[in-house]
Amino acid sequence: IEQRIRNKAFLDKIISSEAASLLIKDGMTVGLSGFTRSGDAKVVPLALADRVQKSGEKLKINLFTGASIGDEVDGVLAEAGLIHKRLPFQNERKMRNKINAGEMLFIDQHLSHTAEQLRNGFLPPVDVAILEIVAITEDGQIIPSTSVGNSSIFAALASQIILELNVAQPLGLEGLHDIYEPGMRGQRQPIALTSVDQRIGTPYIKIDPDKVAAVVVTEKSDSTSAIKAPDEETEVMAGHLIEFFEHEVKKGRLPRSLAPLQSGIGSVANAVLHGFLKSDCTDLEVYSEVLQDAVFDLMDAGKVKFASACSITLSPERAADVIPNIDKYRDRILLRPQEISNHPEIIRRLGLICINTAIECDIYGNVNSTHVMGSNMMNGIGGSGDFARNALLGVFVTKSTAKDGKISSIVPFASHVDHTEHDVDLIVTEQGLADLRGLAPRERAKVVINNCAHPLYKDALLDYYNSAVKRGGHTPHLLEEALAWHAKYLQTGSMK
Ligand code: 0RQ
Repeated sequence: IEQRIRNKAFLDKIISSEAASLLIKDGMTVGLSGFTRSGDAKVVPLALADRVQKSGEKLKINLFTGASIGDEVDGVLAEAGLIHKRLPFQNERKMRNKINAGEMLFIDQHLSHTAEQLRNGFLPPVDVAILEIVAITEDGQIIPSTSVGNSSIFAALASQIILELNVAQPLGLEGLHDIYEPGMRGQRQPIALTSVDQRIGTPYIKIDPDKVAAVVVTEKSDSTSAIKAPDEETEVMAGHLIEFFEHEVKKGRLPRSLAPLQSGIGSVANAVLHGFLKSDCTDLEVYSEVLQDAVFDLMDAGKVKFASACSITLSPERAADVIPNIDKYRDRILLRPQEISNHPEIIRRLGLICINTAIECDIYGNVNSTHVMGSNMMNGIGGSGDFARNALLGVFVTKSTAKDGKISSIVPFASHVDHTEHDVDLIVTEQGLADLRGLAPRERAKVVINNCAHPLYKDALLDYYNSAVKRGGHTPHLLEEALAWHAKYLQTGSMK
């Protein structure tokens, strides 16, 4: 413990998770560390749920995080009915069901926005921040673990801080972080980050030691991610994208090292990134929010030379290998606050290739990444909007059908729009790739249908488009039929 708590004053603050949970009262807003299941505060929220369930006490909190946290914590808190409002992202079945049943509120927010909204008082103030750390320095600063997420802004603004010192997270994580606070509008300078591997901040989060109300020692590991391995279809999608990049290199529009890559979460995004293993691309750089398995595979294969993100989220097998041996990657990784990993200024300056996932795309290029059948929340927009709008190339990937072909992921009209046609440069399915750059809506529709739609649905989409064109318009539609495919699925269980 002395190795990890280097400022002796903090030793007196060590208490149990149960005792720390008593600091959380009804109506409070709680900010938890954690981004895509990694580096999340784990034991105090679970102790809170346990306490409330046993005592029958009436308690509801607002829960703010970086992004998703471990299934266990979000699932337990949701099931116990402890959450009034959650933001900015979640990825848990029980919580999703509560949100869709209207039993808890959820704000689906661009992940770079939360810090700015808190700083400006647009959201309720954070009463308690619960932050996972690996160490406290001699001068009382904290070292985060496998993610930074929103921890630095929570620490700066919260009235009280509870630290979860996780001894299962290796001390080797120290030195991987780069914490930069842009400050308040009016006093801000340009963010001086001009290359992926550049440090602009401190390796620790600065805190006011007087705000630390408790230190809880834990050894609970991160939940690992449940990424499905690449399958035949995702490999084909990766192939389309690699072929496109090779063409761009040949045309002289991109160098062989391409441009820094961002990739969203999920099995499809991970599999597509995996596809670079088979490409001729070298000296790749990653400027993303999450580092999934594929990035470490690409580093091991010598394809990726540097990766910057705000969290590391791995499968159980990869986590067991990478996290204890994190020293091996020390010179090739940086973890930043999500406000910086997802900052529009930097995304545009570095000129990123951003690969994110769609639930459905419409024929004109609008993308729905969040809502099934227009109404039911899946996970959230996450960082996909931060990246897509400001990207050099905004790429969206999805299989052309879902639910055994009963749903077409290419539809006449997106049932919810997260990414407008203006933010979408490429759509990729296992059927092919639609390059929408420089195309007007009437050109786009034909390319999306012909290149990306599944043969089961292609003719029906062309019929829709041709009938709409007869009616006219810049972006032709038959409004009375635009959502008929979704309505049919809801009525019959199939869009066919
Ligand atoms: O359902 O879980 O019941 O089998 O969606 O789909 O094909 O396994 O793909 O794991 O990559 O997830 C968009 C949801 C894709 C995810 C989404 C159903 C499908 C399946 C999962 P089952 P797959 P993935 C980074 C940036 C958020 C935005 C983002 C996501 C389940 O990647 O949430 O990128 N992205 N954020 O059956 C109905 C359709 C469907 C559909 C797929 N058209 N209609 N259901 N599914 N298409 C993240 C952060 O910022 C933290």
